[in-house]
Amino acid sequence: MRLLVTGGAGFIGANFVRQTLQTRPDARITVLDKLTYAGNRASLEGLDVDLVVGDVADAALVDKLVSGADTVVHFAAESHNDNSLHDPSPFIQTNLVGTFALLEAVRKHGVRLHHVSTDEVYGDLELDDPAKFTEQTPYNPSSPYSATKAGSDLLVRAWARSFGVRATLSNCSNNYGPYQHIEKFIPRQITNLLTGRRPALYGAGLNVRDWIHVDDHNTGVWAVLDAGELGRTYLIGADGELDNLTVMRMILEQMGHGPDEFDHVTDRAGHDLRYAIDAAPLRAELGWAPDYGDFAAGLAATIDWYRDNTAWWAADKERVEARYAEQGQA
Ligand code: NAD
Ligand code: TDX
Repeated sequence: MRLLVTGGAGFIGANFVRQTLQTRPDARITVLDKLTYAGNRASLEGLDVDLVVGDVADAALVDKLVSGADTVVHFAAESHNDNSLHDPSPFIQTNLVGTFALLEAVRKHGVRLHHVSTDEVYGDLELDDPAKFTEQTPYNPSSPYSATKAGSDLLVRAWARSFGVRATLSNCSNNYGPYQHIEKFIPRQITNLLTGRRPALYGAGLNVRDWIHVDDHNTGVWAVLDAGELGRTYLIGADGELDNLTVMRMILEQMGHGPDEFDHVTDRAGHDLRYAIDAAPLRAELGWAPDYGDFAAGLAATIDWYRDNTAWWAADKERVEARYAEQGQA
């Protein structure tokens, strides 16, 4: 199988490449990645992959790479909500124009596409609402990031229906694990503690996220690639709902700090209250199940990874925290 993985030098993409090399020895992988601030060549170090540094919105380059592939797995995106609130333009370009370029290429060459998306396209749920997101939940994105992801999903659905593009989609909840950029919640707090900074909680920290280990997300993507129905959307989640304050206190405790050794900082504008995924169809129809049932254990392994891999993140820490400080979020 000749796989083209866009965004394969990012958090989830790099973990996908690692998992695939271990579980699919016949896969030959090309990564297309622009190596933005979020992409890191070191995440692919020592792996048997071809890395092409380029833009998913570069139609000529994408056409050439797609013509040599059997399957495309599309992770490339601008992925951070906070950044999208300060400058939405790269989100429009990469998430919308980039997905369009990819769709035109897979349409022309008849190549199978899997589009990786987020539960944030559905907006948010009330804290006391027993409901979870399903494939039928109407789209209602809140941020420029989630609006561009929603738009990219709709483009994929339209290309599947109108042009017969062989595509599937998956919408996953919040991932955690190794190689996640330190701008994101969990690695930011871990690396704050490792560098003698105080962790930063937005607002009261009551917002709920549905955490899933990145390897479980990626086995879900493979389940859809292997047996998913073309044109369909699958929700990927592992029943991992926790509020941010609880996660913060777990990090503090596991790293030997007191429960209140953090700061409350300016809340995110338009901050989604709660995400929760109903992954019943993925489990029942495709036989998928998560391997990481214990969030505390997965978190401990993630903390160890950041402690053991300082070289992977340290050079970026100052810049990331300076940016948060400008925004009143440090
Ligand atoms: P990330 O920001 O860590 O990685 C994104 C990668 O895409 C980086 O390597 C970056 O260099 C690359 N990229 C950005 N713009 C590009 C462009 N124009 N051309 C080529 N490459 C480009 O993001 P992530 O957390 O790994 O997310 C990957 C995908 O999964 C995204 O589509 C995101 O929406 C989706 N997703 C993420 C989560 C999560 O919790 N992180 C949850 C659900 C879905
Ligand atoms: O310093 C922080 N303090 C804090 O309280 C940061 C960075 C975040 N938060 C809060 C905001 C959110 O409620 O923690 C929660 C998680 O924040 P992020 O890590 O920024 O993730 P989120 O906005 O939920 O989006 C993530 O999951 C869905 C990914 O970044 C997206 O790419 C994915 O689509």
